[in-house]
Amino acid sequence: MPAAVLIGAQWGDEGKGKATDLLGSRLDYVVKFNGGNNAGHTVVIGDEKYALHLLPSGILTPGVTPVIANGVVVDIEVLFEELEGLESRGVDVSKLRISANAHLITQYHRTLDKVTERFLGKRQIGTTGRGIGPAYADKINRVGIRMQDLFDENILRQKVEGALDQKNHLLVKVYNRRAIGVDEVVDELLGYVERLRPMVTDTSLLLHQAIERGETVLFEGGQATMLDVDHGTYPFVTSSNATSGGAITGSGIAPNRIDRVIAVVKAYTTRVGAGPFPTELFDEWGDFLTEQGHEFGTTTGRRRRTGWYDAPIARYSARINGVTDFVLTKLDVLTGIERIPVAVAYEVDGERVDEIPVSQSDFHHAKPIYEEFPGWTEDITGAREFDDLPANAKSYVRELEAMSGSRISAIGVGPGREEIVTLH
Ligand code: 2SA
Ligand code: GDP
Ligand code: MG
Repeated sequence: MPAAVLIGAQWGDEGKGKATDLLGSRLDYVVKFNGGNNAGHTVVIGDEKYALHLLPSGILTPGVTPVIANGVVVDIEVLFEELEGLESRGVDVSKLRISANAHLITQYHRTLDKVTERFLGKRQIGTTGRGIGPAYADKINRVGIRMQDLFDENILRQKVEGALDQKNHLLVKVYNRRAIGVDEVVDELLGYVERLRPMVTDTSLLLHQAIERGETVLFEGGQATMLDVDHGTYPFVTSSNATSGGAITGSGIAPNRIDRVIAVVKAYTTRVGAGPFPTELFDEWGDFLTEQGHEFGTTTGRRRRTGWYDAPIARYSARINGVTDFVLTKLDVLTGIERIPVAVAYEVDGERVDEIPVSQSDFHHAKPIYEEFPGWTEDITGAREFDDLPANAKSYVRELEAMSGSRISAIGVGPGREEIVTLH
């Protein structure tokens, strides 16, 4: 497996951190290619629990070189907080490499994210408030600050001036906030330069050379397919490409170098923030899934919305991402449910629809058509082989596999690193 992409198939929090980490012992590089510190990966190793936001989860595996590639937006303050937190727990972070082309999140992006959301009122996206959208907007508007700009003070100052011109107008005139000074931003950024210097490099070249040498590289997606800015439930999405295509543009590695696309999919569905969610539950089963699955945001602590498994979403993900393998997580959370509903299609304006409707308004009022599968009551957290699972759990997995468009190669049966069933 020289190069693989790992992405989320639903609305995030499928357990990508754990799946990445599982592949970790066979990996040389783990690359984050999109998003920033809006991500939240929880990795449990023995009694230790790590919550990662900006850093790729491969940082926890000794021997792996973690890479923050060009498609990521980096809040440097958060970067050093996270690095110091890991170092104080004995994790070696010295191998981290960051793309010279990655864009920065600065204080004005964080401020704009929060005031824009407040301004939107009922039309809020429910962002994480980390400045992600405004930083990507600057990138596309060509007024972003890149890692490489930090190493030339004159250029940095010019760019910050250019960016603040527009922002201060908006902040003062529209949002009634104070103007942000060029010096305060530049001085803060310059304070990090010497520590960053050894980390910042041409990561596209670094990864290309690694692949040429036959080393293994895993591209780890933040957020997920349905939050992708092009293919997700726009405008209720994040501002980057969280699908497998994002791994290409977000790292500078060509598509024909990728051998596998692994999608992590939960045995039910969750979503944080606003936007359509056809299988969402508002009854005691919704509470059951939230509580059994500990469905609270890793970054913001927000309660996640919960619902049943949605097969059209899995099929859509298989298609958009070119999924070769699914990792089905959190099967253990369904233990104890007598009959488990799964959405197999939708009803839109009285018609049966098997695919995700291209019209956002149709998707907003799509009603799931459910099929029910018999559940199990046995504790499955100790299962390590497929045959260790109760017959009904096995058939639930096989049914999902048949309707989801690709094979299921592993099944999560608990939060721990080792709580996984690998299918051969
Ligand atoms: P943003 O901040 O601009 O990226 O928000 C836009 C939408 O994207 C959603 N989003 C997420 N959804 C699930 N998990 C995410 N990461 C954290 C986690 C979230 C947390 O792992 O739990 O802790 O709240 C994540 N990041 C962004 C977001 O909810 C908006 O709907
Ligand atoms: P990510 O954003 O996809 O990396 O996922 P998060 O870390 O935000 O959320 C997934 C949560 O589920 C984490 O708390 C994991 O420890 C936990 N988890 C992962 N796999 C399993 C599993 O198979 N069973 C259970 N019960 N929990 C899991
Ligand atoms: Mg998460």
